[in-house]
Amino acid sequence: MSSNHLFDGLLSTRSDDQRTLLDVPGGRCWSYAELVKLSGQLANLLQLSAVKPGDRIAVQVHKSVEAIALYLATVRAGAVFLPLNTAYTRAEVEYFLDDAEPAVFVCDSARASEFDGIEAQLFSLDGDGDGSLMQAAQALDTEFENALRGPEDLAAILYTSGTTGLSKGAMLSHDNLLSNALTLVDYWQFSSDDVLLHALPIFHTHGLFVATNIILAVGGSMIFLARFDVEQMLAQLPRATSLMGVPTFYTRLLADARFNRDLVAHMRLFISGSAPMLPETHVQFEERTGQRILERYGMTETNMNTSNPYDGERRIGSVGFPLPGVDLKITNPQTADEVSAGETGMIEVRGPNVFLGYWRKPEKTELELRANGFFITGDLGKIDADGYVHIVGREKDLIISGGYNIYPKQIETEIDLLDGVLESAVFGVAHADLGEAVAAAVVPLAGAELDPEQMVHALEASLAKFKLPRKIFVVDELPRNAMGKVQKNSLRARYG
Ligand code: MCA
Ligand code: AMP
Repeated sequence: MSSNHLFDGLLSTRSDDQRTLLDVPGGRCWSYAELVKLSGQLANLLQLSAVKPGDRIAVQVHKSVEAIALYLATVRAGAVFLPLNTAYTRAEVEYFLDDAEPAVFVCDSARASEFDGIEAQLFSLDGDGDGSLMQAAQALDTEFENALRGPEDLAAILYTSGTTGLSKGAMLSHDNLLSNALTLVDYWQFSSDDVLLHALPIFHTHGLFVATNIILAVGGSMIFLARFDVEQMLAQLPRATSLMGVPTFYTRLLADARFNRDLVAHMRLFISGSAPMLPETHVQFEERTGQRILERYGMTETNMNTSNPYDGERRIGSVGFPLPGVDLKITNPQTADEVSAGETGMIEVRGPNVFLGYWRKPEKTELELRANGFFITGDLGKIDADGYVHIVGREKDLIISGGYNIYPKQIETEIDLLDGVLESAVFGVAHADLGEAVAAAVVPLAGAELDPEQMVHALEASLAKFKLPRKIFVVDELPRNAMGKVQKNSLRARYG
């Protein structure tokens, strides 16, 4: 009988495995056995810190081997992993801490003083593994008896703004994560020979669950880069078999002439997701390398939903087929009825991948997760005659910049608080590097003078840097329709 559903599914047979799990360029290689031991020490520390099954462990740290061990330790202790973007400001983090009430919060030691006096027990963990967390853990036993956790128990909470704009914690169960990882191992034909070049952040589904869980489940290894950097990528690609990235990874690689067919001839698989990939990027990539990127579609609330096939046509402009076990339908957003074949509507998905609901927000859960199990994604799409799913737009008011989701509402709220501002509208504009970038149209109060540069500076206190508008247009009024709703399409058309 399984005692800890996710840990057993990923790692139960690897406690003594001496093969490499993480290869850190400039650092060293870490075996499976070492990671399991490290996670045992950290799980013991969590238990000593009075962490009980179901408690949240909030983590805002740089990418490191120890951070992966902390994720595994949290799962082993039966607690709930809650990773946060390192770019979030103190004010942003405070919201998550208030909402999730974690028992433990782990942050970089350079920022620890910002969180003095918080309710949670505070530890620090730096990108090089230093900090109070590892100091406290290193003397502890490496053996740990995992907490009993079943498939439906909570393993992680990832905050997302969903379809509305208010940050909500998506509750992911042990089986949401495990079942999706196992499905993807098969679908993408991962094996223990795979070496995944890992350059994604580990505070999102893409880098933490899709990439890491797949490799753990299959017994492969990862070249573990702290962040995406073209030089490092070019240096490490010859040693890798597979890469997962956001479209920006691929456009940046293509912008370098050293990224060529010879460099990647041995590569088995390039995967892209988190944001739409432009057809021209697909075409350029294929011209340059002779290989076609496999595009897939997922969400924080659902893990991965669809994917282009491993064998068979990877159709450009499409996100492929629903994964095995995933039901996908296209509905009329007004009536919820399925649309006719080939028509565009709301993408809804159901399956073992779909989350349990939003943390402490049953009313939000009810709006987006139907009683019959279908989740309303907020993405608009259609299914073509061959069954390929195409995402054609978003109903949710979302900007995806370099794979990060940005909700205009939060930025508008902060802009509207600035001196001299009457109102604002934030929208996405096409950006060659990031796919989309944030722009804002701002109406001043009568007689007020607004300086865009000063406004951005003032916003830095409350908003993570990646959310700051790259361009602010001071306008006399916002375009509105007859209902008084701001017409972001017309702002995009005008200022895009
Ligand atoms: C950094 N900056 C950004 C972004 N990243 N601005 C807008 N959008 C961004 N994505 C800002 C920084 O604040 C900084 O500002 C400047 O740009 C350069 O920062 P730097 O750290 O050097 O940027 P970078 O290292 O070049 O990062 C760009 C990146 C990175 C490689 C595209 O953002 C990235 O790794 N993105 C992946 C995100 C991801 O994993 N998404 C998955 C979530 P300043 O110069 O003012 O200091 S979605 C998901 O998980 C779902 C389930 C799915 O389907 O996968
Ligand atoms: P998040 O809520 O951060 O997990 O972001 C999920 C959203 O990213 C989805 O709802 C889509 O809008 C978008 N997304 C993910 N993968 C793709 C893709 N391959 N093509 C287009 N959009 C995507």
